[in-house]
Amino acid sequence: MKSKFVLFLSIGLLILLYACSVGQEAISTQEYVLTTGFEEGNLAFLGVSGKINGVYNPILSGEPGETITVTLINGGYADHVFVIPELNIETDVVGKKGETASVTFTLPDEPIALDYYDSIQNHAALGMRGTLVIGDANPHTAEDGTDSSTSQTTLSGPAAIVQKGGCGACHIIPGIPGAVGTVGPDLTNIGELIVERMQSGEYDGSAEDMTTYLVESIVKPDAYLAPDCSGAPCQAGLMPPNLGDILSETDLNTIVDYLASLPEGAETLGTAAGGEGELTLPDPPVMSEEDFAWAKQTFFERCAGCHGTLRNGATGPALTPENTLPKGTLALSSIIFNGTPRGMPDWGLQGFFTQEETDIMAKFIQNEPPDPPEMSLEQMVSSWNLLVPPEDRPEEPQTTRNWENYFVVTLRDAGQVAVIDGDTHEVINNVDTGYAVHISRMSATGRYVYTIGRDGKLALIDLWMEIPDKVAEVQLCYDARSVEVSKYNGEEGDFTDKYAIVGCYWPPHFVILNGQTLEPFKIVSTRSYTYNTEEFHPEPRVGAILASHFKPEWIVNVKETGQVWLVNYSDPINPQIKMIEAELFLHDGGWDSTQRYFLVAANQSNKIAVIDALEGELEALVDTPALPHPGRGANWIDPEYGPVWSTSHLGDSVLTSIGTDPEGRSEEAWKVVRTTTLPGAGSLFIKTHPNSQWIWVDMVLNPDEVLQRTICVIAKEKPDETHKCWEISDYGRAVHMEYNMQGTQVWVSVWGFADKPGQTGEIVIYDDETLEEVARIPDLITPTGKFNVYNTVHDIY
Ligand code: DHE
Repeated sequence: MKSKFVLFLSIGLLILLYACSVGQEAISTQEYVLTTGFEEGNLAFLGVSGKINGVYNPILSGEPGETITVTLINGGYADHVFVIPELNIETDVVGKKGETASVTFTLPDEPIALDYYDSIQNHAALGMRGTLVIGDANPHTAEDGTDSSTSQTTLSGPAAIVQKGGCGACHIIPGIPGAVGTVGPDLTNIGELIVERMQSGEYDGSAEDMTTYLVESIVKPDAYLAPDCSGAPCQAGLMPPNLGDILSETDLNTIVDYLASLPEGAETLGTAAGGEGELTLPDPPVMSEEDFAWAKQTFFERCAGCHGTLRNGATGPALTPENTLPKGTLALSSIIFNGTPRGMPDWGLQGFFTQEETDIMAKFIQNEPPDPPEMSLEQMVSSWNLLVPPEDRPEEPQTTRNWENYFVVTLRDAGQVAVIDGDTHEVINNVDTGYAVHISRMSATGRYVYTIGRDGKLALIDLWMEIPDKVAEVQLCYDARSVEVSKYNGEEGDFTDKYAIVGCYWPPHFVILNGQTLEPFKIVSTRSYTYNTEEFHPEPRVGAILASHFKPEWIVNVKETGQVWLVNYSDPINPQIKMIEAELFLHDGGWDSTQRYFLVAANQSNKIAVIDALEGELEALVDTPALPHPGRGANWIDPEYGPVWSTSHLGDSVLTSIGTDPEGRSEEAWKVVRTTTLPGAGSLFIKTHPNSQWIWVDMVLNPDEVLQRTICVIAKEKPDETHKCWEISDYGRAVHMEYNMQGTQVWVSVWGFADKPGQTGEIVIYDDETLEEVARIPDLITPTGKFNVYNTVHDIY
């Protein structure tokens, strides 16, 4: 790699040569020379002459009618070009380091501000764009009305150069402001680790010492994959492969020296650079209105579930500009495209986002989040559609099919659920519902299905119709995940299927509705104060909701405040609410086998909260491995520890079993009594049945393609290890298991690609005793959750 000094000498000569040559052919009164570089982890043009010297994406200016020249010098190895489409201006492409191209042109006669950028691949989206200002036009407003202001930070010192590489987005690096990323290895003791790895023979790259090891890890990141990326093995393809092209030799050497000096070197830097607190945030990247609108909608659909609509973080980290700007667009893009071993989906590798869309999303999360709208009862009522009033519905089942063995299957990207006969495996009807249905729950009688879309649309399906179909629908919010019905029938009255409740992510509220017609009548906001610090939270989202069997109550989990609300529905217009302090980010969970204790994952706190529905209090908080994600969990009898409830984990490759028998086995109750190692993390669901000898588990969000479509079973008799793991398809992901009513067959979804005929998805049905495949239900559009009527009504899992 050439030295930076040589590059700048060449640039100086080129400026001189260029200045001599242009005089012969054009009446150019101004010359701008730009090279290509890297600023705060983003690609950028760098001014190298006159008043723009050292300025990233400089504002170029000229008078109306003036003739100017722009020269582009390639500072790296990728192809670059300089264009201003409105003026039909384009230099030749420069493809080699030091190669140059120039263009001379006359400016328009009117004052105007125009964008210039690099039109090759996604370079403009990655940051290579600036503004040409003619006359007294507003420099921050390009012709399309977007803000074209750019960061003009001048960087200096090792901290700035390490930041320039965008390294802090993925690594913990002492002394570097904002470098707290947990995607890649913690680099605090990297020097010591390198020596250990080289001495132990574990290292299989081609470096010979610490310095060449560090250089290799930056310029050829996949040459050797470190064993530990925040608790999980590091994955190939996660680190951008082009840092060697973008960093100068001096920059590279500075980063290597700095990393080799850690952790002691961090203190020196802390003094020299003024310590951790001195990070100046760059301006947010410029986005067109169109890109911003696309990113806003896509974030809502794909990302808000984990990071929050306001981007304050929950299951995933907060994505506010203070956190994201220091990381740089390139590093964020890499994370979004490749995912992380801790459960962030690989949106690019999965084919959901192109590289260009990934970059737009990375820029979006570096800008301030837009304000989302509220929703009133009036708006909800205006969306309410009672298709078949209760009095016009059948009085008894109109079908001879065994409707209690129906499966209601989410067809995620079709905006439908399929009602499938569990005996014959026939699809009886595909019912239009909300977008990307999240869950379906059955009424206490099993007759009705309540299906909630991610878009807050609730559909009521009557299974007694000959062809089950929708009888009512209503929209209750813009973003929802949970629904439940009233199930209590006892001394305080018969509330069977009388009311329904929908829990929303945005706006943060729950809504109570008539259970037979879906007419909404009561909204309760969950905006409140966090249980631990009593700070106001603007977006406490509603996680899982369950109906108590002991009282006319719903157990409503409020994620961001860490509270479990016991909502008494005997007087739903004036509901009594008991707020139980639990733990942060309550997500999903289910009953223990007695249906008295509700176990819910406080996933970001790595805990399971146990709620006693009889006494109405917090029974216990159980520490678990990272990011428990049980679905509803699995109840079974452990040969050593008796009744247990198990969860799998997004963030760790284990299945955790918790003792659930406080009366019979008080020593083991509400403690992790067993962990079973799985081949990988990224699990979302587990399932069992009282008649089964197995516990089934998926690894749907594991970054490894093979593990994504692998399921494992663990034998209850020998629960220390997996009994068998196998791939269930050669495409898509294996997700969510459900038993048939008899407990003899297990259905697993292959979550495919809506736009790939033949690979859209299917359900694979296994014989639970032999684990042999018995059937496939093909050509379903992205099936995910499946809910068997009988098992859902009776909470069998
Ligand atoms: Fe889910 C349950 C939230 C991603 C499929 N999911 C739940 C519940 C919540 C929730 C709060 C519990 C509802 C209840 O019991 O009342 N899910 C979220 C998210 O916030 C998250 C992490 C991100 C998002 O943007 O939604 C998320 N979930 C997913 C998926 O990616 C899945 C696999 C497919 C999809 O629909 O997008 C998915 N979630 C499911 C399923 C259940 C579920 C199938 C019900 C499991 C059960 O057996 O009860």
